[in-house]
Amino acid sequence: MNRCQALLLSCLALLLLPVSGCGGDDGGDGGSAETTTEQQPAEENTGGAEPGGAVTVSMKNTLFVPMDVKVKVGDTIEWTNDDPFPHTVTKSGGPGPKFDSGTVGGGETYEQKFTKAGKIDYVCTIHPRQVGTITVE
Ligand SMILES: [Cu+2]
Repeated sequence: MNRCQALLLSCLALLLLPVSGCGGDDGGDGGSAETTTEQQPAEENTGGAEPGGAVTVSMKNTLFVPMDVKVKVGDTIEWTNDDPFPHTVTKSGGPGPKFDSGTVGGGETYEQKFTKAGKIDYVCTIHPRQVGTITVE
């Protein structure tokens, strides 16, 4: 009796195994698309030298803003006095011709073209601590 039952069970097992094996494996890796989110780096506006030579410097709170600017030979810088009191844009050192805006009142502007490469220091003669540099390249 026991032997017969065991035989029957193994027979059933043999019959059932392929069936269950067939139904179980369904191959579950369909369409695992990778989602890559690429971020394009935003173009940085470094300010300073733009093609066309329109560089502006503000005179604000008794400072030149930005304090240090880079331009190309032939570029023009325009200073705007954003303070309600006068300033000057006066060269204090460096290559090229001297320049001096004279008194630039509140809201007024002064332009200067740069034709020689090098580093120029300038100052406001009214406020000796109001200084800036221009790198011409
Ligand atoms: Cu000043």
